[in-house]
Amino acid sequence: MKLFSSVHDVTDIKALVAEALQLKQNPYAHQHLGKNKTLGLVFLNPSLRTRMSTQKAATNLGMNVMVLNIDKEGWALELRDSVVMDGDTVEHIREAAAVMGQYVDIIGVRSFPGLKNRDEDYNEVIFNKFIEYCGVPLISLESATRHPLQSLADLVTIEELKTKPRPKVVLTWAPHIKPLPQAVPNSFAEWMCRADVDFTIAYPAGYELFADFTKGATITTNQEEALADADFIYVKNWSAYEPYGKVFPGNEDWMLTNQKLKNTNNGKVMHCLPVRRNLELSAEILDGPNSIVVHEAGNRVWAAQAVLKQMLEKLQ
Ligand code: AN0
Ligand code: CP
Repeated sequence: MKLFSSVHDVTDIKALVAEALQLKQNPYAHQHLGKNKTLGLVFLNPSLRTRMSTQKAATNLGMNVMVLNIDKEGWALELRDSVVMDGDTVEHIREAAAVMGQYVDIIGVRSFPGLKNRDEDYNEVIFNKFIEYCGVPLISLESATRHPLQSLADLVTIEELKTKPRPKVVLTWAPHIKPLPQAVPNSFAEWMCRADVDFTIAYPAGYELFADFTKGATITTNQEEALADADFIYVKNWSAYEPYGKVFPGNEDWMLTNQKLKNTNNGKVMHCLPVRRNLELSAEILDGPNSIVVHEAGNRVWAAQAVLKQMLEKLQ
């Protein structure tokens, strides 16, 4: 694997999930693979889990890791082509990405969407420039439209904890006070539509996701109906795809509570985190027996390690 930007870069999803679960059993078995290899993690946006889990995964494989919070510590980056750089930007992404590629063997990049220009975000303009100019294998640490390391960890978690061959998985929209990207739900949907699960997406009218990501899912605006007999409930807020990046007033009653869990199959509750308590997800759920959010975050290590291992095998 030379690029991990979406589920489409994975040739065998089942094998990748199995690899992650094997690595969880035996984290240090492949330290030779990463010897004298360096991973660069470049953040244009904040992160806790992606930063720490990917760094841990790389060190488990014997790699060295360099982290650059380029939004805070780097030179102000110019992303547009054919401009006279007489404003605030100091360095062009063409040089910056190419130079990073001189120092590292694999690079990870986080670049959130601006949520202003849908074409720019959905064409992955920033992320694609890193692919174009860095010259080394690249991993998405969440781009404008997808978060594949999260989705892989989510699928690993479902595979690990399911109690029937084909569980019912429900992605349910949750309230928030800010417009958030569609990357996590897009990506989760895209992976679930290819997994052995019965997959439903529920959201209030207006929050339709781009159909390319949701083909094969059952889609409803009735949360109660969606939750019936659910084995896994994936909670996430996202802003509208159309009109792009907008948030509609109301819908506070979409927050998941213990009362809503009663109709599920003792559903396990997932969230990628960070989560706003009692706004997106009730504290009673987060502190109760049905929440698996911390376990899910723990699995980010094995997802990242499975991807890094496949990349390192190609570099040998
Ligand atoms: C981001 C998002 O929703 O895409 C990152 C989630 C991993 N969340 C926030 O900005 C709160
Ligand atoms: N879930 C996730 O990617 O968390 P961070 O934004 O903290 O990395």
